[in-house]
Amino acid sequence: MLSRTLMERETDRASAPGREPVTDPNAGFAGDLARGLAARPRSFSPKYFYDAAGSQLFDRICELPEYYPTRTELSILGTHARAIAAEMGPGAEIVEFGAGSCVKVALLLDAMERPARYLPIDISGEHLAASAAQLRGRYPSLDVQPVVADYTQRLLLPAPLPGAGKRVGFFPGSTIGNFTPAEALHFLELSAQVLRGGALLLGADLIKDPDLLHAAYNDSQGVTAAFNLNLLARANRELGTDFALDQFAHSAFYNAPQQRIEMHLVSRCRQQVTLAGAAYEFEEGETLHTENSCKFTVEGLHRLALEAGFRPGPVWTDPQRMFCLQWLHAPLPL
Ligand code: AVJ
Repeated sequence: MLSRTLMERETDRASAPGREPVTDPNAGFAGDLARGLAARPRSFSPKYFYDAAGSQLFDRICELPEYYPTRTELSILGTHARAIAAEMGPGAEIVEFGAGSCVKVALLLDAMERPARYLPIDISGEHLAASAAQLRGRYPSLDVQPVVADYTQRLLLPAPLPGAGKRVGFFPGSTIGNFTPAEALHFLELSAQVLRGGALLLGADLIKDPDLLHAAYNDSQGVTAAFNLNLLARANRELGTDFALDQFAHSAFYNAPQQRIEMHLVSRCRQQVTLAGAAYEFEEGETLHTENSCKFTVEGLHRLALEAGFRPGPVWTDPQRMFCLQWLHAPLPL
């Protein structure tokens, strides 16, 4: 596949000295964990949440009564699919950043006029293969071309199809909230380049009552806690660490000045963990910061998008303004 070859070349360049290799999703796990444990404050990337067990736990989170983002975004997509499809125009192709659940993109595809192609980008080939198969089954005439890549790095995508409509990026789920503001800007700048002449449909969680935010990350069934702790379980499984899972507590809270939910794992006692022959001491109460989930205002996102070269278009929200989908016009082709 030509596109795959181009991708790999670009990937090689991206993994030149000083960069993480982007081909093997596990390549950085041990190194990142070692660096994260050595750092103060200790922190670790949320991208490592999503092994098979973690992905299953995340699917359960999306169904929780307290976790409003998924169902709210789906309801916005359902209510406004025709208006969104009208922005896309006929013969458009969708570039999804992350192979999410096919449910969201299906709502778009069902409303679109002659969708031309679907290009899901994900670092996990397995995840991609599963969602591609599902979509091909449901849309036999749709051209589905999965792209194995890290979308936080510079990407090369297959050339537009002859006579194709717009290239529309789709980044749902408020995954943008996992980035720092600087990383979010960087992502938007990169996506503005690959989407030139098209647009980005961006889903983002909005700032709201801190009690509602708190509950969404402290569910009564403890699924979010299990999701957080799975990071340590995964390290034990894959890296041979000896984290005592019952000696770490899930902690999630809204940091209002930073406009983000923070998730941490708090050491319940003074203890020691070994990774690759090196010992790491935890004091009682010391934390490993595992995730930021930034919350946004429509205006704040518009500022960020403008800075990245997008021109803000329509915004769709739910009646309670819990979540938004924003249409961002990409810059014109070079
Ligand atoms: C997938 C990053 C959008 O931040 O709400 C859910 C991940 N973490 N519960 C979020 C998550 C804890 C989720 N994102």
